[in-house]
Amino acid sequence: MLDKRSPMPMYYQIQEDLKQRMDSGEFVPGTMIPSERELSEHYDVSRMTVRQAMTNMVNDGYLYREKGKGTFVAEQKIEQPLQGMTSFTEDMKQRGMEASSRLISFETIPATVEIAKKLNLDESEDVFRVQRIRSADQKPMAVETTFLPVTLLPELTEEIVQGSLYQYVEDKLGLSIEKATQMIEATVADDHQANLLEVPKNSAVLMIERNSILTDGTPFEVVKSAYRADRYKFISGIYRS
Ligand code: 16G
Repeated sequence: MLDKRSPMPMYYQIQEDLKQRMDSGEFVPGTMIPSERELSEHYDVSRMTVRQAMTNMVNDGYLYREKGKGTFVAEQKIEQPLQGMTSFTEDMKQRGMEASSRLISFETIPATVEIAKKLNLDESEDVFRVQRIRSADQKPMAVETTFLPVTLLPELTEEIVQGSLYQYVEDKLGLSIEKATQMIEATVADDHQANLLEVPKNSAVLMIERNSILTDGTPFEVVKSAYRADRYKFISGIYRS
């Protein structure tokens, strides 16, 4: 079944085969996959090779281990299109999942040089700094740190940011959100993020920064988010013009 003469390493071929078995529906999320011994017999390779494939797949979020039980097929990652400028609440609703926020901190601070520049404020003007854990069906997906100009949203409260920020900005304040620039960077979770995201320290996370602008050109938010890389993948369509 594996091609021993291929330049592709054996562990890689095993990974590809297991992924295909997941795609075909043979291994649905929650299924316990065969033991290392069974897989090494099945593929006719050493247990070390199987272990390497398993470890890679656990690190990439396809499988998860439960101590004393075995290795299981993980949930499919959430596929997040990069085109539309949606809110977390809208994204989850579209998927039939329930969005929730746990507020970690809500404070007013003087803008740093970086945030002032991005929000088009004078240095040291007040900004809200809001940190929230965003969850889908009660499972933590991302830690978001949002900076908002106090002058633009003077009546923002802890209660409001436990719901949808975009809904508040658009429906309550009547402001019109136009666009954003977004940057994505690969990194690993530090202690604090790992703790909030309920993943081991140094797990892969996708850092996304979104700088959003209203239709009149006013920057209204700078958001720095750490998304669990085992739960998210970002997708964009591209044209060859
Ligand atoms: C998304 C946005 C974030 C925005 C939030 C509003 C990314 C990377 N981030 O999470 O910038 O503040 O939605 O969501 O997409 P809300 O309306 O549910 O509070």
